[in-house]
Amino acid sequence: MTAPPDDRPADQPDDQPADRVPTDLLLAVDHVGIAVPDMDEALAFYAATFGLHAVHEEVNADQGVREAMLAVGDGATQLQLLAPLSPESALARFLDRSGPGLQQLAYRVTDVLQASAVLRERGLRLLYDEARPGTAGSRINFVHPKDAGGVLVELVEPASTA
Ligand code: KFV
Repeated sequence: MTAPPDDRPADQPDDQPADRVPTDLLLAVDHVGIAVPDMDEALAFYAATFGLHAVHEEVNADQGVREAMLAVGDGATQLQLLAPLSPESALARFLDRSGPGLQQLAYRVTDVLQASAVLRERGLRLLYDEARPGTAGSRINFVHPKDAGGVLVELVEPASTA
């Protein structure tokens, strides 16, 4: 085996590029976001049709949404219903253009700033320079859907449980 270049960790195999993305960059699918025009109607539909119920609700004025998290199974992955607070919100624009439906895929990360930096380094546009407040005290950022195969990708660093 040839010696790795100086900037490569000693334990990294030499058939992998030194700048490869860490395999634990994304920890899990945290939630899937669904745009709905009317939250109360959507909550009633999901309860009556799929037996899914809200385990958390809040208003996020920064994002211009009312949201509800619905636990699926053990709740490790959740469904996030998102309704716009005003016609100017990003979510209202999505509903106007695409109608109700899948709006985003959110991955859980350990450190949203670090994950954003890794993706930015690879040429992806992150929507925010700094993390913004997300659901239940989490810190979030988004990858522009045009840089992620047409999917609005959210990065979620959960609130510290310490
Ligand atoms: N998925 C896929 N494509 C999308 C998209 C989406 N959600 N939103 C926009 N696009 C496409 C759109 O169809 C268009 O394609 C292109 O992106 C640029 O659109 O082929 P086209 O027609 O050119 P824009 O820039 O005109 O769209 P605009 O709506 O003004 O902005 C898009 C974007 C992604 C910058 C905006 O939606 C945004 O800032 N999103 C991030 C914030 C957000 O979505 N907040 C609501 C969720 S809050 C949340 O999840 C929370 C609080 N939480 O903790 O989880």
